[in-house]
Amino acid sequence: MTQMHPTETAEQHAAFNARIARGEKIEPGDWMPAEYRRQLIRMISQHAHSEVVGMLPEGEWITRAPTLKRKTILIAKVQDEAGHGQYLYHAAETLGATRGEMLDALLSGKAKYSSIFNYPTHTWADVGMIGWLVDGAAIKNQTMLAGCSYGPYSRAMVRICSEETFHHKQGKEMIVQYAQGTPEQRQMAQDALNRWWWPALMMLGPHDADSPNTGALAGWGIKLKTNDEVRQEFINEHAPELLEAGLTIPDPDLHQDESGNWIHGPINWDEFWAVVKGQQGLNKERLGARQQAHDDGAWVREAMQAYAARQMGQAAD
Ligand code: BYC
Repeated sequence: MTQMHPTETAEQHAAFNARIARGEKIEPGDWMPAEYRRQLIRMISQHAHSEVVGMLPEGEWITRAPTLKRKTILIAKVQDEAGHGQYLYHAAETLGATRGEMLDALLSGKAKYSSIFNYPTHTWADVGMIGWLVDGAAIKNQTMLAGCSYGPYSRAMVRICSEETFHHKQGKEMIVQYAQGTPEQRQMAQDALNRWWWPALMMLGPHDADSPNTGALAGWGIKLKTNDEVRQEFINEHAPELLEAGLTIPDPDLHQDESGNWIHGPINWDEFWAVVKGQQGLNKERLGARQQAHDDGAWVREAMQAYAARQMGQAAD
């Protein structure tokens, strides 16, 4: 049973649900329940914030990349994340959210962004591990969202996933190379895996029993899989590949069951919530960096507004 706004009727909901059941895409001008709109704005804007904040942990390494090849790949990757933020802010704008409101919500700490970006990057191997695991987890989630019922979000996901696939491949290629390299390189890759394995599992959201939004989102065809289903897909793909690379997954309970699924040990959800709430990790630093970028960009916004006003004046003349 989905939430109904006082101005909405059961007939409107029934017609909307029938469109979802037929697999139709909902487009910006179409009638939609207020709660569908609210949920999408919440999720898409948080996703946009994650892409933009997600530039910070890797961006720190652009000046320290070990070779020109790795540096150009990393610059392209970080630039892609900025583009993903743009597509997603635009998708949220089609639902009536303004850029100003969304940025205020991020900078004031009201809006969430992915927990994963509150973890620090200690060595260059963290950049590779983010590509392999974080982008790998993101692709699993976003391939599912590419099939979601809201047209602009679904189309943004198709483009984003193709770029994320490149991010994933470069991360894997880098870590596999280090895992076969010198003892120091192998250790660096292993330490990075020890740091990023559990946060990557947490990034896909709380267990289904503790996920208050999944019911409504699944009912409206926004989430086509639950958090635990996506997490299982991620582990099933990545666990064998990490083991094949010669790395040790930091979970003594990890095992494959009779159906072939890789089963993980208990996840530390206290850590997850502490990181989400900014009580642990780099939330203060990440928001500080975004605030600084916002302040530094004030002159660009002012110049664009002045230019737009002049164009409008010329058009009126
Ligand atoms: N971190 O009911 P639930 C990338 C919150 S970036 C923080 O399961 P839902 C990349 C959740 O918001 C890719 N908070 O929520 C970029 C909710 O709180 P609210 C990022 C989290 O929405 C740069 C509460 O927990 N991807 O790839 O059904 C460099 C209960 O959860 C997290 C997206 O954003 C978390 N990890 O499912 C490299 C994908 N997880 O809002 C790479 C879009 C949960 O009710 N988002 N929460 O106060 C989604 O698919 C879904 O929102 C989630 C959560 C699966 C994340």
